[in-house]
This record gives sequence, structure tokens and C-alpha cells, in this order.
Amino acid sequence: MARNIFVTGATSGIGLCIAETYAKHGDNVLISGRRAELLGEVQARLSKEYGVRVETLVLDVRSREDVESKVPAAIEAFGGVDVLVNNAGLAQGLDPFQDSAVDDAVTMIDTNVKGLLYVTKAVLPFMIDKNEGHIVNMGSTAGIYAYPGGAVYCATKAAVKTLSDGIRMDTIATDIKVTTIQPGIVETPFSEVRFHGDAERAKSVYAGIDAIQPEDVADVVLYVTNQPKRLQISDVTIMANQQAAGFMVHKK
Ligand code: NDP
Ligand code: 8X3
Repeated sequence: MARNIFVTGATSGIGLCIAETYAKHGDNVLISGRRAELLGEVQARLSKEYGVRVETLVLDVRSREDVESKVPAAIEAFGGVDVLVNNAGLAQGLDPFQDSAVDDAVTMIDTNVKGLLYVTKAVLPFMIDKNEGHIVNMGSTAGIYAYPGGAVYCATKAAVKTLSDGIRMDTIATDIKVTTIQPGIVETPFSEVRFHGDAERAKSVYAGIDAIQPEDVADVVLYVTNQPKRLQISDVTIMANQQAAGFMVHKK
């Protein structure tokens, strides 16, 4: 039976690919992000290509007010939610902590930690009512291994992993599952966002690496949410063959 999947940050990169992977699998998707025009384009393409229901929600996860007012209404209209993929997130800057911009740090914490928290709080009551559901949180190898210039980004991803573990404990009496996905370097617009639009510098991150692609991550997300009720996959860490830890890569 088709499930209802809510993906945040579905206008680009990994989230877009996750939404498409579920649509291809025959599930309905509620896609969100800040860029309304992109959401409309993705909605038109996925519904046409896969014949599933695709709904959109223009949302800045940093706005607690917006999340609290818009998310429950969108889920009601969607007819409930089986899987929440908390994917919206970003890095800003790669300067040493002492030289980094406080504004960048605040943006990362507001998006990656507080945004994920607001969305999860808005969605969980629907899952608790049904006594089931699956929350998939997008962590990162950056949450396991800090790297130079990544102190705050890495801390936000460590927080994602810890939030997931705590929520799994607090919902243990329900059939809700919680999974953290921790990818290494994935080739997406992520680095262009990190370097504030510097495309050349962004390209250099992936040069010489057969980097993992958004489809690789999306396949894992689909896999963890396609397991029998008895089985909960708590964490998955994936990285390129040429990566061994956080930013530790062997370039060819
Ligand atoms: P992209 O930049 O391609 O996608 C980021 C997505 O997040 C976009 O859809 C963007 O949508 C959304 N987003 C950003 N800020 C907000 C906000 N305030 N409110 C709502 N949506 C927001 O990067 P990726 O696909 O690579 O990143 C997706 C996730 O994967 C992030 O959480 C990232 O930290 C994580 N990750 C990425 C890795 C990589 O190497 N690429 C590796 C490990 C984890 P919009 O701009 O329309 O709002
Ligand atoms: C994104 C992967 O290694 O650029 O989380 O931090 S990395």
C-alpha cells in the first residue's frame, strides 16, 4: 500500500532524490523547502512521471511559528504521515572557528538542529496517535568525526544523532522507529551553499573523488524504511570508497 512520506529540503540534492525514490516506489510525497518555484516544478514532474500524489509545503524550518502553524495543517490535508525524512540542512563556511562568522554558525544551528526539532515536534503527535511511524534524520559523518573548519557544522550533526537516539528512547512504548543516516561527502549543491555561491571552490571538494551520489543515500533511506515492523535500523553510515573518516579522503 502507498505510504505518505514527508521530506524536508526536497528542492535539491539528497532530499530531492529521496522524494523521487519514494515516488518511483509508489509512495505519496509531501515535499518542502523554501523555494516555492522549485517545489512546483518537482511536484509537476514527479506526479506526471510516477502517477503518485505529490503535495508541496513552502517552509523555512527555522521559523518555529511557521512550522507550528503550517506542518500540522499540511499533514492533515495530506491524510497523515507514515515517514518523516528530516533532511533540510546546510553548512556555511569552512574557516577556522576563531575566524568564522557567528551569523553562519547561527544559521546552521537554527536550520540543522532547531529546525529539525520544530518539524519533529509538529509531526510526532500524528505518529503517536497512530502508534506507528518512522522518523529518518539526516546526520553526517561530520557528526562522528569533527574536521578543521567544521566545528559548528559537525556539532549540529552530532546533535542530530543524539536527538535521534533520545527520541528513540522516549517513544520506545510506541511502534515508532527512529533512524539516523550518516553519509560522508555526497556530490550535491551542498558545497556551493557552504561557500556562499563560489562554484569553483565547491567543485574542488569533489575533484579526484568518486563521490557518493544522492541516489546512493536515497536508496539507503528507502531500504531502512522498508523493513518489517519488528526491525529498526538505528543508524547507517555510508561513505565513498576513497573516504575513511570526516574529511579524510584519498584524492586520485
Ligand atoms: P543541498 O544544498 O542540495 O540541499 C539542501 C536542502 O535543504 C535544500 O532542499 C534546501 O531547500 C533545504 N534547506 C536549507 N535550509 C532550509 C531551511 N531553512 N528551511 C527549509 N529547507 C531548507 O544539500 P544536500 O542535499 O547535500 O543536503 C541535504 C542534507 O544532507 C543536509 O542536512 C546536509 O547537512 C546533509 N548531508 C549532506 C552531505 C553532502 O556531502 N552533501 C553529507 C552528509 C549529510 P531550500 O533552499 O529550497 O529551502
Ligand atoms: C556533509 C559531509 O564531510 O562535507 O555532511 O561534512 S562533509
